[in-house]
Amino acid sequence: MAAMGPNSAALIGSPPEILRNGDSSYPYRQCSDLYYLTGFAEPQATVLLRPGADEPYTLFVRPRDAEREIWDGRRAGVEGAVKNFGADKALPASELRGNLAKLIANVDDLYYELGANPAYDEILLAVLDELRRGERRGMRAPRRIVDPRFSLHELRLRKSSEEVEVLRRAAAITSEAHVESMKAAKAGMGENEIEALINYTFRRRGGTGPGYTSIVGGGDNATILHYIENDAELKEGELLLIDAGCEYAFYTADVTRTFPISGRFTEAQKRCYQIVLDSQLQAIAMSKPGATIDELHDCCVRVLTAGMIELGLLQGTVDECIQSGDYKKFYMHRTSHWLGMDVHDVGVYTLDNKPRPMEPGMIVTIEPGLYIAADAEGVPDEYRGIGIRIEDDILITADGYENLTAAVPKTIAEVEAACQRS
Ligand SMILES: [Mn+2]
Repeated sequence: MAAMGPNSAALIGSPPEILRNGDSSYPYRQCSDLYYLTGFAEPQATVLLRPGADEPYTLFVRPRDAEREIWDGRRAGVEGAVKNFGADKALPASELRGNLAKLIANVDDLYYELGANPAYDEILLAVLDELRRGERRGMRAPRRIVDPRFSLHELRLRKSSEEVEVLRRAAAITSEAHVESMKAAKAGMGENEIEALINYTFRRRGGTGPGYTSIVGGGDNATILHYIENDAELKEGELLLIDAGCEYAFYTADVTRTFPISGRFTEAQKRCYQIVLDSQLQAIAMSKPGATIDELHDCCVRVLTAGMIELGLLQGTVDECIQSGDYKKFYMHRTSHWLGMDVHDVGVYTLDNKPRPMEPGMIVTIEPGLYIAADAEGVPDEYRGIGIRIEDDILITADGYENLTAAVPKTIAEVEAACQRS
């Protein structure tokens, strides 16, 4: 509210519940912006902030309803919204349309994300019309509709110590799931069994579940970047790539490890793995306030490209292969993204058209990879079908960084040791 200015209002609503079929809904998750502001997880919620008003914080919520609660679960209701969520005032969700005009009349700036949710757009357009027609009675429509995302997402981008603590918990649960997977995986099992083990670990430790659809790809399935079928059989001598992160209390970790299903890397796998690991370690070492995500990416591209040449995947010098973009045949994605409530978290990546310097409290992933398709042309046979990615979650601190997911085995020796079922 301090960022908005006194004569303004912000309206942020929750996404609709989506039916899967009949009367069965997809699991509901509050939108991160609304949860960030309120801690309120129920559907059909709307937050209205009016910094200049006597009661600045209004929540519209589903009212208590004994009959509905038998079917759909407990509700905080308007009483709970005030008592447990700190709202100055709470009203039933059904009263939003009827009250909105007088609540936002005469503000200069209305913070509202147009186009994100058609049901709210419809209400707002009707209310704006009502206000314009009411001008002779002293009701004025907002002068400006302002996208709330920039100021709100700048807040979400810089994590408070409380948020970091929650993410630490998500990271710890995620680490345990990766270690359990290394221990359990063996030839003959299905990728689905490992996915089940990951989900079990997430839930058992109090996480909501995966913060994004887990990728569990054995062999050349690991060369498909967003492989989520997770139903093939694990085979002796192949690698297993797992990209899975636990969501805990609305914050998600995002971790990838790649390990040998048989417990030992082959020599060819070791060579590929070490290149990816070297690139990741160098980029992590560069993480500090002032560094940019582009610098981390360039660092990884350089190390990976040198490795590709060494392996005989590419011909030419490192500069030539970077210049031509040839390296993208085997490393086709970016190295980092913001991490927080959303796996690809909010926050702009550039300021004044330049890569933004990182600051303490920001969290980024660093996730270089090397993907050699089974049918790649002009590559030595021993590398075909190898897909490797290594990803950690890096908190930028005042004097550098902290790797929140350092507990997951990562060097060749550590990974091989973790794969042994003692
Ligand atoms: Mn990631």
